[in-house]
Amino acid sequence: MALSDFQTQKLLHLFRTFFDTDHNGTVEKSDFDMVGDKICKLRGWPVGSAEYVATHQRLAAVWDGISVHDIDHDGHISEAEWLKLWADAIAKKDKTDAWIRDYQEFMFKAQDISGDGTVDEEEFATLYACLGMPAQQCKEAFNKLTLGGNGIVTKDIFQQRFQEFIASDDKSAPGNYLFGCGKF
Ligand SMILES: [Ca+2]
Ligand SMILES: [Ca+2]
Repeated sequence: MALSDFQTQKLLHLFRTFFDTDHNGTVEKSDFDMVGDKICKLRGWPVGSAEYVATHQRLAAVWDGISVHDIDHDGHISEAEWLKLWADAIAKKDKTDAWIRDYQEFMFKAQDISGDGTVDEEEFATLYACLGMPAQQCKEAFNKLTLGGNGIVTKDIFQQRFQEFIASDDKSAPGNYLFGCGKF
């Protein structure tokens, strides 16, 4: 199944903003190590602590899942390889790759700093600012994501918004803002 232009723009935003951490144009294992380090620093988890190890292990598992789609085996996921893997994943519908579920789970837990099973605006903004998103953009994205802000995101809502982000062609779908306000 071919991705629409809108899906392509959203997925490239996700690639460039959240996956290609060092902004070298491709995604590789070191991008995940870097994200893991940033999150552990934010949470105050020292190198070698149980949380540090678990965070890096979970990210390494996501990378292992993604790296299967490194078609030319150069150790990097290019934008073309990234778009192809999503087109394939979306076409499979309910048989979504395990790494996509692992990534959703990871991101939700990373956002839910207090660990109460919901994400509020402050938590959302705290994590995304740590990952490099400007504060104003975090606020705007949360507002759109929760249909007017003042709300919270549960894991069910997060998963629903994630599906909208990757698959919806509806420009007004709140899930388009799950990873901030891209240029789409
Ligand atoms: Ca990179
Ligand atoms: Ca490659």
